[in-house]
Amino acid sequence: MSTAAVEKQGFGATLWDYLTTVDHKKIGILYLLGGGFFFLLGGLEAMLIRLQLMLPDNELIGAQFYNEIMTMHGTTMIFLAAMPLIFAFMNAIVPLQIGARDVAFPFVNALGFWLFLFGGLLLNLSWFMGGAPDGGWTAYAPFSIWSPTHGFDFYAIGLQITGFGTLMGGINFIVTIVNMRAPGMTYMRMPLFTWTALIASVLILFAFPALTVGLFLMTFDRLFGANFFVPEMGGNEIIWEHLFWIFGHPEVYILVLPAFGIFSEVITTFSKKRLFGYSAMVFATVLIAFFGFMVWAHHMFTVGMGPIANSIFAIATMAIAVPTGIKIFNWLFTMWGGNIRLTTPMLWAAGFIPTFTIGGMTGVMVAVAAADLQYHDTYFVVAHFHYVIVGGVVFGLIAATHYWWPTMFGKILNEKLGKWTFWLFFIGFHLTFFIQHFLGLMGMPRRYWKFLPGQELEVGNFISTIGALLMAVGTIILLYNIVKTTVSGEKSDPDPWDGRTLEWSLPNPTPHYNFKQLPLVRGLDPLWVEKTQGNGKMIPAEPVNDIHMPNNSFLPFMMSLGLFIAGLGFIFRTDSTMGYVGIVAGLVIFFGSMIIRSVKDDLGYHIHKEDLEEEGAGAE
Ligand code: HEM
Ligand SMILES: [Cu+2]
Repeated sequence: MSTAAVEKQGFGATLWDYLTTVDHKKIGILYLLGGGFFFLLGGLEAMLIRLQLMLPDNELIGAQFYNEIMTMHGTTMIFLAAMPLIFAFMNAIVPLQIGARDVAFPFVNALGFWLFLFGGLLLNLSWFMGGAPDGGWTAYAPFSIWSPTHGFDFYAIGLQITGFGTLMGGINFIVTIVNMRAPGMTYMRMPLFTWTALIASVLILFAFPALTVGLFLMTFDRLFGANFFVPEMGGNEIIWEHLFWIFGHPEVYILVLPAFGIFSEVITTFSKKRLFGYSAMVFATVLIAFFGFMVWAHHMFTVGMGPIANSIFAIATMAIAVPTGIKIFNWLFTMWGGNIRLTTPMLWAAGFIPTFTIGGMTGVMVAVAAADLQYHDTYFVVAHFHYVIVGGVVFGLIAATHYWWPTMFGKILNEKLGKWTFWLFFIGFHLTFFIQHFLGLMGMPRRYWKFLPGQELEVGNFISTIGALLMAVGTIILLYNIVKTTVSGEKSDPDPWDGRTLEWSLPNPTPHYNFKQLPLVRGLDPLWVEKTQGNGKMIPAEPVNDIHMPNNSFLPFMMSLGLFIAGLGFIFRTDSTMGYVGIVAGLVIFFGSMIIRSVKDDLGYHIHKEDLEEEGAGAE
């Protein structure tokens, strides 16, 4: 199969190609579509929350529906939007940045995507099958165990399926980055995005098993009558909080470290300078990841752990501000004296720095254990974590969308529309969330359906909703930009930003084997090294030779579908015997596909040297 054959396909063939693909670039696009869809859904939910809280004593939506929307907004944004969108760029970019032809396990990579998608769909089916989870994205026991609808069954099983996918993806990236770097790409020459992808993957490896265990215990409590988290039966509901946050706190870094990586790439490219303090940046990343695991109980200052435990967790939390501060200064020093171009990605990077710094400072405030008794479960905390996850992660994702669009789709997003998106979203963001700090200090509790008139909360909430509407307009402009570019945009230069790293050395569109000849890496920012000290092109590290490629496969889709059906069966087992049919059918599909995968030889195929020589694209 040559690239030319892939391009001229009808709709059916393209669809089949994507359903069976094991190519990291296409899986990246699938993650972008899936994560993008859930981002819009989570955004819609956020708009409903804000519209309900626009006016005092509002009756726009009912209390139960509010609880479901609020829970699903958080759950969707974290697990089904931010995580997969990070994976979208890790998939699309990391193999290119390290000079590899794919990830280490392409089949597992596809499986990870379909598990995420089917888990997310399962979770959202709850809307149509008796009600979504309604106890907050943290699913605190015993409420989540007692909640009478099937909502938390969907939560436990949907997130379990999605989580399997994430864990597989993480392991895949660790192996890929450790094993598959091009000749000369030493660890200390890896681009920062690859570094942060590696560290985030290590965090996934250690954090997600805690979630897996927690969700299993919850599943047993809810579906099979166990009592792990039910105090009057001898269980302990605090154990859920520990398991959840041992996963949940590192999760923040799993999301934000790759965003830091994105900003490092964007800032170096558009300042035309190498990253200031590269090795300090790497070290700070590792340090943040390490501390990320030591601080989970700062979410639990008010549960009664006692002053000693509270103090230890408070101090460990504050320590994270040090490596984070190092990073902020290194970004500023990279820009200092640089030849700055204020493109759309660079605007997001510039906007990120003060925004994230505010989030970091309020983080130190809530880390003061005694003061947290005031902040806890108020809008101060809502403001704090949105400054971190929107100001860090979402800003990073939108920057990455504009920055890497040419690599992924061969076209460049419209800069004028990009700037409109930025200013509307940026101003809207600060209007929405800055004022929430003060609402929180004035006592407005988090997760409440209504506030009453006459408590001086009206103005703040009204402004906050206006800000959210501005963000929505910004997002719609981004969508319009994407559609417009896809329909009528012109093919872009393969290296439109004058890039420094390997992904910009590839032709447009990137051939499905990526590099005809693996490139020789001669320093940090390898393409820049060749631009300034060589002849502008990568030097090949090997002669043209046959390339071994994996075959497409429909089995990842089928395995995920099997788990999805079995999951539905487990949820409805107590209501109807159809549940048992679902369990059996789903498990047969799942294990049947696994058996096919195990017994059928799948040796892939070769692209022959002669064909490669004809095509002409390559690293020479
Ligand atoms: C960009 C527009 C967004 C708006 C207007 C928005 C608004 C809100 C609001 C009003 C709440 C409810 C607070 C409460 O009643 O306690 C909330 C909760 C939450 N949001 Fe957002 N949000 C946005 C984006 C995001 C993003 C991008 C993420 C994560 C990637 C996120 C994660 C969360 C989480 C985890 C919760 C907590 C839910 C819970 O308490 O169970 N939000 N958001
Ligand atoms: Cu935390």
